[in-house]
Amino acid sequence: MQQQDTYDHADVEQQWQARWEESDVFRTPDDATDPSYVLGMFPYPSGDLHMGHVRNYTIPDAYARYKRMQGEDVLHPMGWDAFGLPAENAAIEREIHPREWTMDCIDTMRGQMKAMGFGYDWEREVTTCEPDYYRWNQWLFKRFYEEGLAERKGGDVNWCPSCETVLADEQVETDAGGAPEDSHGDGGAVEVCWRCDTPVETRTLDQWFLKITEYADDLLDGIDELEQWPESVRGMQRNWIGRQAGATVEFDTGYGPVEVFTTRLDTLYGATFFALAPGHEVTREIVADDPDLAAQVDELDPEADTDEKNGVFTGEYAINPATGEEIPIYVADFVLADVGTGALMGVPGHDERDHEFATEYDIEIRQVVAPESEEVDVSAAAYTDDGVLVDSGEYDGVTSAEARERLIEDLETAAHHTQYRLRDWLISRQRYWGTPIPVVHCEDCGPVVVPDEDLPVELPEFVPTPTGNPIEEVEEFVETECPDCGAPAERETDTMDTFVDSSWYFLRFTSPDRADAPFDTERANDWLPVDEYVGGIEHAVMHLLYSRFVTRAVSDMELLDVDEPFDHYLAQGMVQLEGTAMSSSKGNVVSPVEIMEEYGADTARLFMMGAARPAKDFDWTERGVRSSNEFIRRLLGTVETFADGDLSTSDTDGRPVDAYLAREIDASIAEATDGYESFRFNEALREARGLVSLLGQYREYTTPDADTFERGLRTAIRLLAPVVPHAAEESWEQLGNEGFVAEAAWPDPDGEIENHAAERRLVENTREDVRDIIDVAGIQSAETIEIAVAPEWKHRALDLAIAADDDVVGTVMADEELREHGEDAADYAKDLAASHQALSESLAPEREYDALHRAAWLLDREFDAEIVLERAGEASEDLAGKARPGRPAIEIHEDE
Ligand code: ANZ
Ligand code: ZN
Repeated sequence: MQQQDTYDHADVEQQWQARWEESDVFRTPDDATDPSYVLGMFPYPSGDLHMGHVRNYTIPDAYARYKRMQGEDVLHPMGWDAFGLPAENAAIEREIHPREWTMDCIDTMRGQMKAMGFGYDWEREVTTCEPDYYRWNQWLFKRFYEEGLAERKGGDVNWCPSCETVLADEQVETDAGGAPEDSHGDGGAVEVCWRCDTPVETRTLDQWFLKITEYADDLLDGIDELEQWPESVRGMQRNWIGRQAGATVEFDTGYGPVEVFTTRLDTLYGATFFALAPGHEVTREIVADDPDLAAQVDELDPEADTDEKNGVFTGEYAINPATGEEIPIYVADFVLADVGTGALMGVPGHDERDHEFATEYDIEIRQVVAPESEEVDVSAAAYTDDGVLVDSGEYDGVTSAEARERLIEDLETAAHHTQYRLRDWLISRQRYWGTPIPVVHCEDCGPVVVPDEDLPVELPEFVPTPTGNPIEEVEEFVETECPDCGAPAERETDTMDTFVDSSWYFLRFTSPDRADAPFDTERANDWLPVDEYVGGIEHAVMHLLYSRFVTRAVSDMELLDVDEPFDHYLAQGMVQLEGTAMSSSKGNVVSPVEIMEEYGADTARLFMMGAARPAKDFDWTERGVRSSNEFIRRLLGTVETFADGDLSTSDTDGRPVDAYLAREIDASIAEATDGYESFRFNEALREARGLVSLLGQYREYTTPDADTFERGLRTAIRLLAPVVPHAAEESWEQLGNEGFVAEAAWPDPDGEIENHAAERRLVENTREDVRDIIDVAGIQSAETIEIAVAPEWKHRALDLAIAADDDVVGTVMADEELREHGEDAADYAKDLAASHQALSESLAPEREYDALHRAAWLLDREFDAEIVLERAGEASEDLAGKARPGRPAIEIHEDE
């Protein structure tokens, strides 16, 4: 079609982007009456948008546009998670400032986002590497410090030798996949840096922590309320927090009593050895006078990436408080210093790790718990389930659960204890491109926080160093005075983990210009929680947990009334190429920029949103892209023809075909609205595209009624507008509408839309049946298609059958009116009984008739035959007798 050639996507898209900007279409008012906060996780400015970004941001953009058309006030902002190591490394490589590199990337990505047609309120843009943002990181750090939620402490920390910085536990992965499954850290997997996959080392350093563990219970219990989060993410967070109920109990040793943590106090009688972490205080005492032993302990490597469990016998013994027996004390690498108390009682009969260790070191394996019925042999493998106690003195015959409680009561040194896998959040980083931690170290006063009036502590100049933290090289920065006593002092040179920046940016968006506070409490209370949050599953633990923690903490500081930041979280699926996720390392990327140039943003958006539900992975295909593009061209072509008056229409409203169209328009609105509402965009789009193709069939079949055709077009355009915004604006304007479709009202159905699904099913089934008959009977050319709907009494029988409990035939035949139909009724009742479970309600007979009457043109169009539609009374007895509710009887008369 020649009209298609007039669609120049670049021209159309740029024009509308400019017009949106000129008219501030996406500006969000501060005072919202009907607030809706839609947010895609802000990106790290890495250079070019990749397909993952495009999907990540198209989803919320479409949803935000839909909500805006629904009349809600929508906050849909964008910003930049702009600090971080890649910028620093890129800057060193190019001998420029990380800021320069970052700002260049931001400019590029902002431009590409605009070209994608994302409707952001750019007035609210935040950039975390700007002092007017990061000063609030420093301010918040101080509030955390004042509340006792920020702390400097020493200890073993994860060190990435390649990134030359420490890492939080959440940023150490057991493989390339995700956060570690098991913080006990054995299992043979290598622990690697989340950013660069380099194996991490352990260093003992003084570092700053935010005390997320104080919120462990709140964060865990809060997960129950997050009903609109994916179950998998809720599970990952629960697992990461890892609350375990158990007990502590003391064992006497030559070095005084030593406490252990156990989840299985019921196995106490089976504790045949005692084990200490290499770093345990008592280990240090034991090895103090024994250099040989000290050397052996030094050999133990808790980070060893092997499955083996290694230990050293200390020559010392502990007293099992239940049996009074002496049991050997080992120092073992599988005992972790920061889990429980750093010491454990070894129960080889009932714990797998202990079993392995005991087998290796020839330690007694004793069964003290037995399953109710079968026999087990604990010398072969540990029996790890609960059961009934045996060989446990006075507790013999007691269940595990009860024994745990009674032992806590009976033993003086035993107590309930809950432990967590979650550790405090280590936020110090030994790198340049981050927020300076606002602290000064004074020899007399210790660490002193910088007074509020001296914030921000701005980053000093950038002195690239081949290794180490560049900030340490800047004397003017490091050398300062103690804010408390005025003595010469040194400024902290560590910067903050960039996850601090992203843990509250969604609050800043509500009042990005506040110069005296990180965010305006009232505004944040109005807008939060974020209604729809969309972003990658890789943040399921890190970013989402930190954000939940910070939100709860600032809420407890009375800066906010909201506990949970994100109401609904959607993790978008991956964009794949031939079944593999696109990634530059695999070299299978399709560049969004090239797609935009060749086909336009609307095509990319339509293909992506139509391909699958947002949480599902889908394959990028050239064919899919082309068909989306062709659809847009066809739509624009139709609109143009209609607008130019080149499409002949009439004023014949009132024909069944017009009524059919009217009803389908309403049905499409209902279905598509449902789709948008529940994030099934692909289904919404299928409706909208179906409507456009129906309009095409309509105009092919007959001279369309002008009003109906126009309403159909106007509806389809609006249903498509959230996803193909530029083509929708173009069409909207061509149809003579004033104003932007982005600001137009979402369409409402004209008539009642109840039962439209049943009507569609009826029509579809009928068409299917006609096809089958023609096929089976080998009919060459049908002259008339006679269709009879079922009589009233069959509908009545069906209703009774659906309501019947058991005796369908009895229930149906108990009805006086139905008995009048004698054998027919009895036969039909038997049929109904046979398919009792599968029966579903049907439309009333008159509605069936009306629906088929309106849809008759589709049959005519398809089979080119005269359609004779009859009520039960009008048809021959024979034909009417075959009709059933939802399944009219059909007879086809062939052309002689
Ligand atoms: C005795 C016992 C008997 C345990 C038994 C378990 C089963 P899980 O196993 O993941 O539930 N534990 C305690 N402190 C530890 C540390 N510092 N490093 C490594 N392991 C430690 O975690 C709870 C169990 O981990 C605890 O319960 C303890 O072994 C071990 F049939 O105590 B149990
Ligand atoms: Zn690293």
